[in-house]
Amino acid sequence: MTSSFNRLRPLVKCAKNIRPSILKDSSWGFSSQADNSGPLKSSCPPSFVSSPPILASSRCPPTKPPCPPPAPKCPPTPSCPPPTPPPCPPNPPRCPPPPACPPPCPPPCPPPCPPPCPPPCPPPCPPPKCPPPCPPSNNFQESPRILITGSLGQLGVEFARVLRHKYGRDNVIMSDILKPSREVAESGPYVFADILDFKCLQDAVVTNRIDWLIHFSALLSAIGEQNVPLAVRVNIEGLHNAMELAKQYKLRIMVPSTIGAFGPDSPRDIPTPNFTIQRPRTIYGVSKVHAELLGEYYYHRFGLDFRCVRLPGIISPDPQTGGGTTDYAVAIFHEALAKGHYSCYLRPDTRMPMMYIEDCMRALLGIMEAPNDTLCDVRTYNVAAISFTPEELTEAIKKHVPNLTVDYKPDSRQFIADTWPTILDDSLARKIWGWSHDYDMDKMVEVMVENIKKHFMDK
Ligand code: VAH
Repeated sequence: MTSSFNRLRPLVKCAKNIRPSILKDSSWGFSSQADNSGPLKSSCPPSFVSSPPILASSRCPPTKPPCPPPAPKCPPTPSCPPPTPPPCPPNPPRCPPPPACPPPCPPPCPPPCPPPCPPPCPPPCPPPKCPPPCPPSNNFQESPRILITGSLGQLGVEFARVLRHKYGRDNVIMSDILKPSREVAESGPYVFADILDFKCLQDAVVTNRIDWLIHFSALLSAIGEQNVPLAVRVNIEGLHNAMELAKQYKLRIMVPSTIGAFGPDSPRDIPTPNFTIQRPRTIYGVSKVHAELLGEYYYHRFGLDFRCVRLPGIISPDPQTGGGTTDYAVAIFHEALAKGHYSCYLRPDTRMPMMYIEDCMRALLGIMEAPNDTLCDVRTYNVAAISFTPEELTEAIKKHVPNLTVDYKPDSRQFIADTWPTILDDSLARKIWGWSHDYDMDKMVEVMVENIKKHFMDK
């Protein structure tokens, strides 16, 4: 490699600025030993020197005149001083110290403790014995909102069921001052309402947006005689509150009256007519005559939509009858079926007007729904169904309880019964608003025995 290089050396000397790498590249006939330190000196004529570098493949022309004397040696090209580095920036800002290493990551948190296991669920409650759902009323959107006072009595519980069936469960609000049974509480809306507290009753009327007021609160004949002051307050003062609210809020109000609104001076042994003398001898009877007269006054004076029916003794399977004189007609069924014996507090020949509960419900519904102008100026009506004596009732029950025995021990209630009608004339109710009864003596006795056996006797 060295000899080839020597051959080429003059050329090499002519070439200027040959990149050292070329010089190193043996393919060009250069070897690595090439002295490429410092500038190359040219030994060829200027034409070579100024021309582009000529490499190994070219030679000096053979027939050329002798080379002129060598040109004066060019002064060595001063080697360019190495570029002066730019002045260092004055006091270059110190690099900020590297950020301190973040603190070592805390160890991963332990997984959260699992929540404590919930206590074992109690066994599922037995499904509530819901009453069958009332079918929606066909005119539900126009159904009246109805409040029943004294609704836990013999008539109230049953009438609430009838009205809810017709007008919708939530449109009939039962009220009383007693705590309702679970069955009553689950049957529909129930509120506390003391009829002796005007504001309380007013709240019940306003809060529930009442349209119809059924005023059942009253002490009945026998119990009223045992506490006359209370009977005056409940049956008269309570009535005044109900009447005043009905007038103030333009309610339709129904207050039941009774055969007890007649007295010994009233015609007794002919059917007692709708309009006749009324001089009752019980505070119960006096308070009910007052209710009839006050209601008719408010109707004529203020246009109050007041309605009233005079009820006979009501017979229903429920033994809670409320302390009346006619209660024997219910108690005898329970005693006959339970013991086969009943001790009656009236004489066997004491005849009184009576009615089965379902006929009573029909009478109450009929007077409540009768168009106001149909009733005209007659606001109080007799309604009747059957009339019987304890002796006659005993004979009818014996058809179902053959060995029934009854003895008779008249008490203070006999004095009350003796002032009452034995039979009512209800022709006006039948004529004006279509009243009619459905249960005669035998049908009533049959359904009473069946219902008491089914619902009120230990199996
Ligand atoms: C009573 N059961 O005996 C009630 C009713 C007609 C009588 O008002 O007092």
